[in-house]
Amino acid sequence: MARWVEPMGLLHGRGAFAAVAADAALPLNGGAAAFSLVRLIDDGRTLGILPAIDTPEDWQDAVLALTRRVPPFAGLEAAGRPLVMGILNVTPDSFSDGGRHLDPLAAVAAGHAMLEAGADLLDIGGESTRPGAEPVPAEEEMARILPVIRELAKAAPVSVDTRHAATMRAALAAGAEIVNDVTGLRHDPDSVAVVAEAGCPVVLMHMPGTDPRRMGALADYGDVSLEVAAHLAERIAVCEAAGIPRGKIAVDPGIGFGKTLEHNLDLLDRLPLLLGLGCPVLVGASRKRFIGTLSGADSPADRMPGSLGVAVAAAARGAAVLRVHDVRETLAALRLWGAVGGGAGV
Ligand code: HH2
Repeated sequence: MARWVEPMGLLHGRGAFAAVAADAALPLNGGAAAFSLVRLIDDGRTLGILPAIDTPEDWQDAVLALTRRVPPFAGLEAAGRPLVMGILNVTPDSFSDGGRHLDPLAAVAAGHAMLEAGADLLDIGGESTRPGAEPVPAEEEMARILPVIRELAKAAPVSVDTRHAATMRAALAAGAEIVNDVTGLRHDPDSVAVVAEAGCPVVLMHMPGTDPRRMGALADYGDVSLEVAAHLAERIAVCEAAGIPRGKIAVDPGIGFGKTLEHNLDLLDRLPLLLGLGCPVLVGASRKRFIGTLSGADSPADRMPGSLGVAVAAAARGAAVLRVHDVRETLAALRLWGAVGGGAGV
């Protein structure tokens, strides 16, 4: 996809409503917000930044695509706010909750606590993908997560966070409903077929390469947001060709995966670019290192306030799902954001 339309000049609440009514802006994503400007991009070059309502004829299809409502992810909806996905890592070494949920009983209790706090779904993983993490064989990964999935899938929609096709298959059989693969189904050659056969929703995330040990060295982009968008468009095309419908796919820019601080900020600020793909956008920024850097919080446990700032910023830019450690606090932040006009229908 060489041509892109990037929505800019986002408006929320009463301002959005007034601007659309005055023909000064168009509704974004079915009216969750409005956009007053568009950046027209061809082959990586900006042709111009124009009022959204004055887009040239041959770009209007792409602009109209941005106005349409993105389908709900996995059939789940939360009125006026993104879905909140609680993170549960059954690992000894995850960067934030590593070692806390290795015991299945502790993991199940932590999952229930997140559901009581209001999580809409849970993301359960058995292999850390933090920068430099050692890979975990699929057998070990399954032994960690399957008992936990079996239990928690009785209480809520569960996604399995894995790069391994065997683990995807076993987790789906154990009750998981969604596959979340940080490599966008590229690490394991069987993974696209597993998801296509299961007919389940899938999260396609961007990372450079497929090995968390090496991704840092690959943080080299021209226009990071454009390159990530093009990569995700390509992965959607591969999935569609294999029989996974676009309506089952969510996309994720992969915050912190082979990205510098500047890359992360660019991706978050220009998140609306991804809405043109017609898929829900998932953002996983919770407690990540760039938040520590900018908020002066060395320990991941101290990065909750900064994470809330990013969660609200992502919601305002059209994120449909937020993958977070701090469920209760994120929901409170979103509630307040909604109350002052964020997420209100246009
Ligand atoms: N981030 C992590 C893991 N899985 N999945 C998606 N879709 N998006 C993300 O941003 C994402 C993800 C890394 O964070 P975490 O699970 O908290 O830590 P670790 O990889 O160390 O287990």
